Amino acid sequence: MKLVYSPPSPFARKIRIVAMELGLFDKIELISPIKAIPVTENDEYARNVSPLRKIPALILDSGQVIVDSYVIAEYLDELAGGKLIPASGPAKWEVKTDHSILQGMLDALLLCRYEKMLRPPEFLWAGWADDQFKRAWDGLVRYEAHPDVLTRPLDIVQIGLVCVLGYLDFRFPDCGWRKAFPKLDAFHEKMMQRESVKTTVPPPA
Ligand SMILES: N[C@@H](CCC(=O)N[C@@H](CS)C(=O)NCC(=O)O)C(=O)O
Repeated sequence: MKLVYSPPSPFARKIRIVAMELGLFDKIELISPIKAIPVTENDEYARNVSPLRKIPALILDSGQVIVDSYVIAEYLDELAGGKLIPASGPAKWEVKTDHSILQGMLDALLLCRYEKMLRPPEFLWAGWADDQFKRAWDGLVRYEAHPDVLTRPLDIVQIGLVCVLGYLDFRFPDCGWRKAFPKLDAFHEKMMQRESVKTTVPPPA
């Protein structure tokens, strides 16, 4: 299978970590055929992979395409026998809900980034970007208040969370999350001891 990715993408980082933790990484070829960024034409990608023009995407050997890191993570987990997402019951829905929230936190941070990087200055709307950032920040408040999530055996929630924290370091280095959230800081330190997490840190901008 092929993973369409880019090194700075936090969503693609999540999939690389998942694949490494599940022992599937050597079955995946990494490719980065497009520059995934809004207001950039990628017609071939839109036609052949996803009309949303987002990465990551997983292209199976059969040619089937799986999009959205949330779905790709579930696909890989199923392939590996279900190690990162509980199979059923309340734990399954709790983990899936947290995974969704973490997706939304990354989406919100990416919107902030695009707002600052891409929008013409005359159209900037600081209140809108601040509101998006606050959604991600409030997500951190949620996980700081639930240390059980941070200490249980590795699952997709912890992987999603480490990708959010890594993206904050990468694109919002002055936001002060470590000082505001000491439990998340300790969690991040612990996660950084994993090869999968350490080797996928986004490269310096
Ligand atoms: N929900 C998607 C979000 C993926 C996403 O936003 N990826 C960014 C890169 S980090 C992207 O492709 N942006 C291009 C664009 O929005 O045009 C997922 O989880 O895979």
